[in-house]
Amino acid sequence: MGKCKICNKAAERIVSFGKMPIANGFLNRIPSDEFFYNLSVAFCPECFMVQLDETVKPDMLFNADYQFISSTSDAMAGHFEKISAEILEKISGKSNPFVIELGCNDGIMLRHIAARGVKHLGIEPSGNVASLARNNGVKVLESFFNEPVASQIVRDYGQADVICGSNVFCHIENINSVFKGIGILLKNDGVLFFEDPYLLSIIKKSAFDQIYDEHIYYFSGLSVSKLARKHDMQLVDMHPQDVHGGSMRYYLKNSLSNTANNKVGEFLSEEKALNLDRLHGYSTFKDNVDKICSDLRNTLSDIKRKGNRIVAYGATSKSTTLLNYAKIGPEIIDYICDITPNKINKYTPGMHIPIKSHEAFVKDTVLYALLLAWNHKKEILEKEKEYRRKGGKFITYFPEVVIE
Ligand code: DWN
Repeated sequence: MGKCKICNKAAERIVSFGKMPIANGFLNRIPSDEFFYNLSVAFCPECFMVQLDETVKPDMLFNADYQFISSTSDAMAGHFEKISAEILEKISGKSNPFVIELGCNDGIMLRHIAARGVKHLGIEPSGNVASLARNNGVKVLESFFNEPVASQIVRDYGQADVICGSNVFCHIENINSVFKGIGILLKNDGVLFFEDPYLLSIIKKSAFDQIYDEHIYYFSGLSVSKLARKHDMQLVDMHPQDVHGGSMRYYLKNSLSNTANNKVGEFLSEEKALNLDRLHGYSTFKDNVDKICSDLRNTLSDIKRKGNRIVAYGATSKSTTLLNYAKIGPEIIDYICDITPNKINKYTPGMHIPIKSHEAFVKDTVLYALLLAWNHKKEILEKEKEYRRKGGKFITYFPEVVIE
């Protein structure tokens, strides 16, 4: 077992999923050999951070061929527009405010800030999505974020009033360098907020598909408040978000003299009640995961045995963990449909299920679709009324297998 990536104390193993391919590594052709790493998660009893044991080099994950495009969900576009409105409110009255987003992807949020003529900068290491952001009018620094980059930004542009990131902080292994950088880059009265999948939601739902190479940390209020204090910051507020299967937005201030509000206390109490501050809190997770996998495999096998075909919906990164761990491959799933142009006609990592366009799904008469993009269920059920009217059913699996 390794050391905690934050405080260097010995970490304790929660669960291992064995060998996994790159989650977002959708393949042009079925390869003769493929890169695999060991996917397992550990808990640090010192700083309460749940984290990957083994990590993959960041440039193998985030590069000029990053395959996840944020604007593929209308609901998420609405979510990010709301974030931009919150930022605009926070900076109203400030003279020449400066907004920085870490990991701006295609500019889904910052384009609203840019459209208002506000000084801004997106920091994005993946060249292809950085270009999409630029096309959306966003100023982008194509780079990973760390302490030296923060110093460079202060020299080139000055300090920031707001620093934010969505589904980005949990991606960065050297999070201490990120926080040191923010300490340099954020004005004394500035606000830092970020959101990521919430550990408590993952544990409650046994949503183990959130565990993959890009997600190095699984944040809770308990771990974020410790991380903040380590860097002389204070966790002052927490807002749960109904996105990505249950996320949490954390608000931090640049000085320990700030105090946390009651909500933080309530979330920390709930997390402690579930024992997320000790290894014991994770003791049933693996059994729950294994039950979901065996129930799902049995359900899919039953459907096939009765002579039905099954497809899947949404070639998510998450599903790489589900499909590889539960061993669900092309013998069960004919294809996965997805609207992302650069995923179509590729194969999923590890299990090599073909990916087809949404049009292929619409033309199909298939009656069962495994909803791999389960976090977008509301939006997808609304979109697929016609499929369901014709008798089509979706299969979901967190916290239990349901056909509806
Ligand atoms: O943190 C991360 C999150 C935010 O996004 C990254 N590490 C990578 C990525 O994870 P993901 O791939 O699991 O995210 P999604 O948003 O669950 O992916 C949805 C997939 O489904 C996309 O490929 C787009 C597709 N989709 C679709 O085909 N039709 C999505 C919707 C809403 C649709 O209607």
